[in-house]
Amino acid sequence: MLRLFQTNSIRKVIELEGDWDFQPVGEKEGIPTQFHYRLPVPGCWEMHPDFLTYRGRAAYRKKLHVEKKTLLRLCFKGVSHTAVVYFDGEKIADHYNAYTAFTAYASAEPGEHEMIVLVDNAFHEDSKLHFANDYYTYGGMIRPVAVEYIDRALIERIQFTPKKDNGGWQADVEAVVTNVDEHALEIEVSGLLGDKRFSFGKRFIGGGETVVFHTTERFENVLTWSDKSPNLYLLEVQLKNPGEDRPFDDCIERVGFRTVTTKDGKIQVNGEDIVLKGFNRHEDHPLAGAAIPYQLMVHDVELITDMGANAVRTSHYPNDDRFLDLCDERGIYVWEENHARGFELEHMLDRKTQEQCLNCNREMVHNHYNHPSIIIWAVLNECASHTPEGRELYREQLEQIRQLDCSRPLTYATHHRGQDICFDLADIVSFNLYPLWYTDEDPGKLCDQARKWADEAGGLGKPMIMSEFGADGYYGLRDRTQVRGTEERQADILAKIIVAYSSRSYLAGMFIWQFADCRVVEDTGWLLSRAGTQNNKGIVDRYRRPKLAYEVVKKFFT
Ligand code: ADA
Repeated sequence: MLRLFQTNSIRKVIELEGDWDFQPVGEKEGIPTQFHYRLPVPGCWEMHPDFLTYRGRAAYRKKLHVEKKTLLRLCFKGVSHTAVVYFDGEKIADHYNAYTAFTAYASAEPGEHEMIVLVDNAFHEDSKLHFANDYYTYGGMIRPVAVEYIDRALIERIQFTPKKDNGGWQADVEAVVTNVDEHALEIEVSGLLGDKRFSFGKRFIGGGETVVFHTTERFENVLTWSDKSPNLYLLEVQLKNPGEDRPFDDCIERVGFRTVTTKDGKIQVNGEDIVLKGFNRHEDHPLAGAAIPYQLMVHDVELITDMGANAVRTSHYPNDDRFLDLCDERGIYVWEENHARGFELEHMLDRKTQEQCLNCNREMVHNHYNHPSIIIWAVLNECASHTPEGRELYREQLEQIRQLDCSRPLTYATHHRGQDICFDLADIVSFNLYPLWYTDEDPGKLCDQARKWADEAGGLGKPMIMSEFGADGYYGLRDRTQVRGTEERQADILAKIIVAYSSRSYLAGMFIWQFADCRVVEDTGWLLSRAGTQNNKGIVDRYRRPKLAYEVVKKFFT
């Protein structure tokens, strides 16, 4: 399943789900000719008994039968972490970063074709976003793959920006169209949302050229999207040649009418102040790795809402579209962030890091622009926002995202307390602080202090979120002494913090670290202090079994 709705009714799209041939590849080896394994896609190779901790390269192979000469567009929703794609032996794409989608084109004659994807999850010089970290970089084609059959030209993507206008709704709609033909084509673009048909006009597009069609439309009788009433609409855009009756390509998106603003130290959705009560969530499960199947996504969402939360932070990378689709449907607010956790200054200053971050930001915003549930974009969790050189990179990334999307507020989560010098660059100030766990501070006083740090360093008047707080709790470890690591201690710490934060009316939100325990990388320094090589601050364990803190969170969140 690619999405929770059908994305095309004209363009033929086939998901390449199921078993693919699989073979590990040594460091110096080329593409294998023999494949001894079959592994599921989407999936992580760590779920296979021979590859439980395998870090390195491997090849996936799929045969494809094509009926008539056609141009194929291969869509990869996420390959962890580097993919090189070959079609009939010819390299057609490479991509870095597990958590963003990419496409590749291949022209195919009738007959059988072979697609090979060389995947790498090793940590090395070329991998700046994936390295030994407090979560696990799995290996494999972790998100769905699809093949699309393209005719002449295609809609690459649609961008829908709703706006409130004199009490009614209007929207800016953009359609990015590429002519894949060698010759110029006259193309007419039309749209349909609810009962409203509209036109983007027609124009000539040169061979191989991409153009953006734009229109602003009023929509009567549409219902607003909110957490309480998450009304969604299908937006269907079609292409046709002016002389012809039938459209030859389409793209369907699902959108919601809502606005997000920040004013007077608060966040507003549709003009009304909201307070986010949510969880940080990693895409991780012991039976699926990062390739979480739909049923388990739904289970997570059920637990999150059962505890009374209204928000999720996609720590620390862009999430699977299907999870975001679910948030759209259930009215869960999303803070989505780029893939960047804990870069020291030197790491940030590396040109490759910057390039990989900018690519990730662009792909995140382009791919997820239309999700009404996403109300915040964020960058660079706990990086060098306390240094002048680091500040320039925060500025660059925040400006990049603002240019791609000016309809959502931006933030970043800092742990630099009073030393942070980037608050003025963001729309929302956000703190990761662990009172009663890493430090022995009073949570309420620390929160007040954080507000002062922000106010004194450029964050005055901006909404403030406590983006992380929590404590270890080993599932099943119960002891009346309440020593560190017991479920009792974790529950007690969370109760104290949530009570303190809830009484601070200036807070615009809080995100518990974290929803579920997650696997961490096993082989480096300080991470060895993570018992069981997992981050144990989940309110549920890796199998989603509730700890004592579950009922505590539920009591205070609902
Ligand atoms: C950090 C970080 C998280 C996690 C957490 C912890 O603030 O952002 O990824 O590592 O601390 O558990 O210590």
